Amino acid sequence: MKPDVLLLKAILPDTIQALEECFTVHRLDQAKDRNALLAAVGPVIRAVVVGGQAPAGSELFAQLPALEIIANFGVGYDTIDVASARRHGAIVTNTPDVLTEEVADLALGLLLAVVRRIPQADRYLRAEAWPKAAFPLSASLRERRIGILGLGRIGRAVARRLEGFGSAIAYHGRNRQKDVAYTYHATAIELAQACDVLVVVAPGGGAEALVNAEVLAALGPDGILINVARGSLVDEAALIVALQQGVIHSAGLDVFADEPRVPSALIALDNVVLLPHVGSASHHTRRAMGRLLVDNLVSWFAGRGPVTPVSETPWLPSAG
Ligand code: 8YV
Repeated sequence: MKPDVLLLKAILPDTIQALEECFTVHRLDQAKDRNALLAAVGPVIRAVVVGGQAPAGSELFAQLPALEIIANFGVGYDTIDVASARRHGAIVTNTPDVLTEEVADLALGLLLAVVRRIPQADRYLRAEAWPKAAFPLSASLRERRIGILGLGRIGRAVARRLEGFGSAIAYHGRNRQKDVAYTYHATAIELAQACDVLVVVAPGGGAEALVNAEVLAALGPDGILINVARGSLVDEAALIVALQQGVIHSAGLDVFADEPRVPSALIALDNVVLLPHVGSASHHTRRAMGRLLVDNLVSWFAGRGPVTPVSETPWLPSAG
């Protein structure tokens, strides 16, 4: 008997196929009547697959009495109510490491695109403006001090790349990290004051935006904000005002508060580069994420425990 798995939102077809080889997959994303599907299969569901940052919380878990494991397609699991999963006795897994370098690449691409105005220059050429006048000079990465907000796996990969660019690097996170030589700042405001670029790579899920109006003011008129983490980490309304009024220079955003909706006020601005949450979105990396997600479930149901449980739901083999 294959274990029953509930898929909340469509993910990569290859991954769905791999899931179907090992499990009986019930597609909530394709259900005409979600409540009817949950009522019919809820009691037998042993695993939930969370893709596309679908919300998963106590209301859902209450309908899944046999739930053992929740596998997230992504490293960030802020849409999963982990405390509630724990109370249900369910393990949560995510897909760390396999996407680190890809997201760091994208962060650097976005930073360079913002600083040198690469998308704007492309638009300029296509509009046939070049024969009339040279494209205006841009800002520069030279002599910029970079602040990394959240020096986790992705933050470190961003910092490693920036070392190659010769940039001075500082960071803020919950703790000072002993094994790095970068300058530590105790608060986000202090980091913003000390830097010209703020790269947001912290985990989402906090109650308040880390980057608020005060942090943006501290970043200053030459400051550049890059966010490849979560829209909720930045006060989007304050950011729009800061960009409109020259409180900061420019921004590069891969994530937004209410995806896939992007405020028209942001779209109207010329000093932002906007991407549709593509940090990990290459064939190579999405396949690797899919494999790790499936490996977690296969390993779990083979009794070997999850491969990459999140820290809040560690696997305790003796207890389970
Ligand atoms: C994905 C992400 O876009 O890993 C994450 O936390 O945000 C991205 O890699 C997302 O999880 C895919 O649904």
